[in-house]
Amino acid sequence: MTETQRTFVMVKPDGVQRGLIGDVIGRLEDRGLKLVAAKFVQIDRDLAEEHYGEHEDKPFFEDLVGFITSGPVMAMVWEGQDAVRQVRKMMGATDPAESAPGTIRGDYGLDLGRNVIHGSDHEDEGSWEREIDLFFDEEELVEYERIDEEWLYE
Ligand code: IDP
Ligand code: MG
Repeated sequence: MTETQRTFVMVKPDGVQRGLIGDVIGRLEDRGLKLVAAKFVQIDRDLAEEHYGEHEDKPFFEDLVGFITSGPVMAMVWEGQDAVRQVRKMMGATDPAESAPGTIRGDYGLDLGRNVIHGSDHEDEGSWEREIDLFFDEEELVEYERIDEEWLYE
């Protein structure tokens, strides 16, 4: 069995403004992933710069930080088997123009700078822990069992 993981997911300001929080949460819930933390916040510049630190030398960094701090976001932690990679698959490619239909970005986005959702990178080992720590205190992560867990996992 693949290991149970936690991953950091955020509905970005465009997704919030376009009323897509419910759909994103619904898709992750339907898949069987378990919500363990959620916070509806407008993030400040320091947090945004730290969160996107890996991109600080990129030409789009300023626009990215400006955008992500421009309105509220829905920050969440989701848990499940192989969660980090599975959420990335459900999100689709970074550029919505290249995302497959059926993925969140492929269904709701057209532009690289307005791609609705963030999810920790499964290829960047440790990014999920770093991002969860950045947005949540340990006591904000809720431990419980979903009633359907025995039907989701062998
Ligand atoms: P990811 O969100 O799929 O992990 P990253 O490469 O980590 O993609 O980039 C972070 C975010 O920065 C992307 O979601 C996108 O909104 C934005 N971004 C990435 N590359 C570009 C670019 O070339 N131009 C403008 N924005 C970009
Ligand atoms: Mg990334």
